[in-house]
Amino acid sequence: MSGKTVVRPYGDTTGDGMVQVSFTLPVPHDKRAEGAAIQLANKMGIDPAMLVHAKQMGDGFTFFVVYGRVNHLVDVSAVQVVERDFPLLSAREVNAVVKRRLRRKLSVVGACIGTDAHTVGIDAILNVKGIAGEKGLEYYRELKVTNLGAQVSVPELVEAARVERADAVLVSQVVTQRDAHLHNTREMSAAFREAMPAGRRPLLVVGGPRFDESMAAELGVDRIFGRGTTPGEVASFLVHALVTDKRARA
Ligand code: B12
Repeated sequence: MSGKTVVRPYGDTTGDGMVQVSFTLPVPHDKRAEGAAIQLANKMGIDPAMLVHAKQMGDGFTFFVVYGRVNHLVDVSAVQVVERDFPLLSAREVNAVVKRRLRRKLSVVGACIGTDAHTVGIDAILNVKGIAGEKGLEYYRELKVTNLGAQVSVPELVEAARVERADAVLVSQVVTQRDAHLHNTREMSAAFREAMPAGRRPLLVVGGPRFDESMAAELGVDRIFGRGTTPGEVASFLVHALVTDKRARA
């Protein structure tokens, strides 16, 4: 990053404040709908606002793309994010630490819970094929992975974790409609706390593209992983939290 910490969006020239937003309004596509889109953009602080795309999406809905200027500034130095606070290990290093320090395989149970059927994300983390050029956790010799798949209920998950003597439970939540991901995660963490005494509870990890990674404590889990997570990051965190630095647990 350059020395500047206070920045503006960039469209055509540096700092010109240009942004592009898209949204849908529950109105059929006509001139009035386009005016309504501009009005909304103005209320969002985009001024001037140019309509660059409008398309009717079925009966009574129109999708818009608006391009325009905002005057807001962003102070990058004031941004708070969850930074990686554990070392990134290779698969070989993860296997070596588990074998030497745990002296048994580390058991991982994963699932999509609730009605969520989006398994691509959890499969990317768990299945051998992995993602982004990295192999998934099944590839790690010292990890024992049980992938329960889609639409697993919380009681089923708790039971599977018990049967598999899970060291870690990995849950994926992709659908966020009506905050389903938050409700399901809270239900899951509460169920584990009720079913298992402190100290015997597995490490609870959730992931999905629309989680706020800073909400782990609020949701009762040990870690949240968001968009673009790779299996290596997850394996490194598991080793850190369960083997090399147990203080990482909530
Ligand atoms: C593929 C897909 C489907 C497939 C799913 C197939 C399958 N087996 O997974 C099908 C067609 C079944 C489907 C159905 C539906 N879908 Co869909 N789907 C998608 C789509 C196009 C891609 C999702 C995906 O695979 N991403 C790729 C993976 C690799 O990324 P990821 O999930 O983010 O995972 C990464 C990270 O988030 C993280 N991660 C994820 N989970 C976990 C877990 C752990 C433990 C960790 C550590 C990390 C981690 O690591 C992963 C790798 O980096 C998205 C739109 C989009 N472009 O994202 C919509 C989307 C998710 N679907 C959506 C919707 C609404 C639905 C339906 C409700 C549609 C309908 N009306 O029927 C149904 C719901 C079905 C159900 N019961 O869940 C919405 C959700 C909106 C919302 N706010 O919740 C989206 C965003 C589309 C949209 N823009 O509206 N869908």
